[in-house]
Amino acid sequence: MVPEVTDDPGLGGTRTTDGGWWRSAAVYQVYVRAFADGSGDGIGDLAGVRSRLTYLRDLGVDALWFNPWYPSPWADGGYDIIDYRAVDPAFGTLADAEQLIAEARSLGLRTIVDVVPNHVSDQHPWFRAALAAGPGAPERDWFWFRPGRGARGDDPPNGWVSHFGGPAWTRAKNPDGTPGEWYLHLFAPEQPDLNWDHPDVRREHEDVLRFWFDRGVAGVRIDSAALLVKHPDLPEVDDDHGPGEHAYVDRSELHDIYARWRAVADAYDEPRVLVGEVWVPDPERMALYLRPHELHTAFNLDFLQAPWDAHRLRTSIDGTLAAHAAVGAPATWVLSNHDVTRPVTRYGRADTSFAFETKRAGTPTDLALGQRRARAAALLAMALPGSVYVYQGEELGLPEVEDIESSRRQDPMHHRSGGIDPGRDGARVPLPWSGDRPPYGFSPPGTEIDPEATLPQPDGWAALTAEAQLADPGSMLRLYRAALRLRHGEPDLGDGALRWLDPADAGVLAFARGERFACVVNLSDAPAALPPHERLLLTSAALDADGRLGPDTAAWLRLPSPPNEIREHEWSGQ
Ligand code: ISL
Repeated sequence: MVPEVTDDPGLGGTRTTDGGWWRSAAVYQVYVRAFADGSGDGIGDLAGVRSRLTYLRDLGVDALWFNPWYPSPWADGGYDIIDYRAVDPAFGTLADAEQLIAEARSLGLRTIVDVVPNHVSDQHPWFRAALAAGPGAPERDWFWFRPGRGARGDDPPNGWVSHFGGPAWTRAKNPDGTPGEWYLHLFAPEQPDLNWDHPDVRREHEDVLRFWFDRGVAGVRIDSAALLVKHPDLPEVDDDHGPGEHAYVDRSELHDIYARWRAVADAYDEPRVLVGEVWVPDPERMALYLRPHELHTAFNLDFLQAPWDAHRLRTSIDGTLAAHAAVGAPATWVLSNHDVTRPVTRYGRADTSFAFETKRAGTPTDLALGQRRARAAALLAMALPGSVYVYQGEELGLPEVEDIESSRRQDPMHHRSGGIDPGRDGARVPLPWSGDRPPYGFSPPGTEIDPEATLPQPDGWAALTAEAQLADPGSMLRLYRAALRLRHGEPDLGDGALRWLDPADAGVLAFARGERFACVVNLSDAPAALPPHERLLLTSAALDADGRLGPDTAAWLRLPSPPNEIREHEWSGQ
């Protein structure tokens, strides 16, 4: 492959990789509503992002992925879209988005936008037209309308369950107001599923891709990418199905759709990148999406859910690398996003894995322990082969905000569980930028906050603001900045191979990148010796008096030159 030079004005110099920029990139996820409020209405917006672009450049990331910024009634955090070619007025205008894309690029930051192909808002013109047209009309074929079961059609067409709880079907009214057909929604009722067997649906989305690619975005993140295609007969879910034959998850027909999207992306002089949100547990099925003619990368959701445990992490890393190697795709490493519990909180609990099903409020949490582990996890993720994602606030070590009153929560996951599931709002609270009380510089001074529209920031975040952390060499922000800078300057980090260095202690993960870089993570509860090294590059916490790596600590090392083979007699790991 021809080497490509990627621009990197923020960090000085250029970086050469064998493939595209995305194979090694550090991508920062921006949840616009909670990032920064430029207009002074208490809601984050594009002006706020533009005012903080230098913060992102200085953090050392290569690209920004924006959660949906389109017009939306906000029934599901913007994942219910009315118009895929516009910007929500609360966030700004299309011209603002174009300016943001260009400004970011001039600072060396590429832009990735979110596309949501599985469903639209129930306020989208297509769904309104389908409702207005009534049963049998061609507009209904864009969606999944079906008569109900039972004598009067009172029961949903099948037993599928929504991801947010309750039936995946809602009964629509006929144009004359009488009870009518039911429509499918794998998520909230305000998010009707599109029918991907319909050529209009396919054409429309390819056109939406071109719309954003033409405006200079470098790629798209594809929401719920494994759910688009449904079995045409809408059968009950049967766990005994063959590969690719589940009623609506990971169906084989999806691959035609993404091959077409790839052709759209590849038609640009600088080919655009497709990043899939593919929740498919089988690594081999997952790798099918990453074949050279389909998606470029996908989020590593296995790693995201893994507990803080050396064996489980190593298994996840090995499984990931083997599956990706088979199709020549780079892995990605993700510690958090807008859907999951903040790492500082998750790692401070007895159960450090993530699962939607087990989220409960009031779980005992040791935040100091969580913080220590989150720091080590960051160095692990950034040293692994491939690209890495950072969700806004992760670099500040924000904890999950757990004491938001139910009435102020916005997430349908919370409300549709009858309040049992805390939902995802605790990771979507406005960022603290400066000052010692809410809104911590999130909004301009004097802004009146509308409690209906904005999630509350906790008291006690003064030490977590970006301003405070920049001044504190021991802060999470300073660690992220140092690590991302080092990662940029290390030719062996990013895309490439990994070589495990095996310490005797099973609670230690240690691997080399290239000949002279090593990452060691101690997940045991005793201090661990470091392998022979020339220099310590970075640690997530200070070494002990004997130069050993404490529990829940990670180190980046420069290995000796000429490289020694590390043998067990030299390094016991203890
Ligand atoms: O809900 C799940 C499991 O019960 C997840 O697997 C779910 O499919 C996944 O979180 C999809 O998330 C994405 O699409 C959702 C949106 O609410 C999320 O914010 C988004 O990341 C619907 O658009």
